[in-house]
Amino acid sequence: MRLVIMGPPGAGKGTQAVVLAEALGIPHISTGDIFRANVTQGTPLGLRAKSFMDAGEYVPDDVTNEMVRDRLSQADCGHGFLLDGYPRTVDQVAELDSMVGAVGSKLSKVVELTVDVDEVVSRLVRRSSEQGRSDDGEDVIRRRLEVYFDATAPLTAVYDDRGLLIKVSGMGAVADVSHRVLEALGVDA
Ligand code: B4P
Repeated sequence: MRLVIMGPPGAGKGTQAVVLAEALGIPHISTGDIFRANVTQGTPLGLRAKSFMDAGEYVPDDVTNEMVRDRLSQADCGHGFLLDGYPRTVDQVAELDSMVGAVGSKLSKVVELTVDVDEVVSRLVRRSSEQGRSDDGEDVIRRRLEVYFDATAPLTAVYDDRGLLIKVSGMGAVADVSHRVLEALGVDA
């Protein structure tokens, strides 16, 4: 399976992606996690990404696309992957098409997690107090939501037109959401 999971910040993408990747036996590729690991290690990529992330903005497409291209070319992605947080822009959609098309393949499905805005804000504020992530301050959360609704939410229509989109409610307990997603994908939970 070649899957993408989408949804606003705080929808539970990262949380669900861990469960789904394990259930499906495919690697979980989170662009946010890769950026954060690079920030922690102080790599040139991390130094470039940090200012964008801390402001709630997207990291530029050229940086992000190259990073994903490199990751998808690794051997463990040969039989599938679960992309979490990519694509987020029109340019990234086109790049992903080209990466997947280059190996004669296609995306299998795109899962969109839907959650009320009030719920995502309260989840991210809670995470901020628990983990102190530098992009979880209230103003930055608001900016991340704006960027998501401007740049990324419209992309779901592209995948819907291709017949790939599955919308799943991300409200409720984590295990209930996982069950709903696996059911929507036709996988025995
Ligand atoms: P991400 O790491 O993708 O951050 P996110 O959108 O907040 O999602 P995340 O996966 O962390 O949160 P989740 O919803 O699981 O991106 C961070 C930044 O990296 C971006 O702002 C951008 O700067 C950069 N970036 C990443 N990809 C990029 C790209 N393609 N292009 C350009 N820039 C890019 O969980 C949120 C919280 O909710 C957690 O605390 C979790 O425990 C909790 N939660 C989850 N499910 C819950 C449930 N059912 N009930 C209650 N709480 C729940």
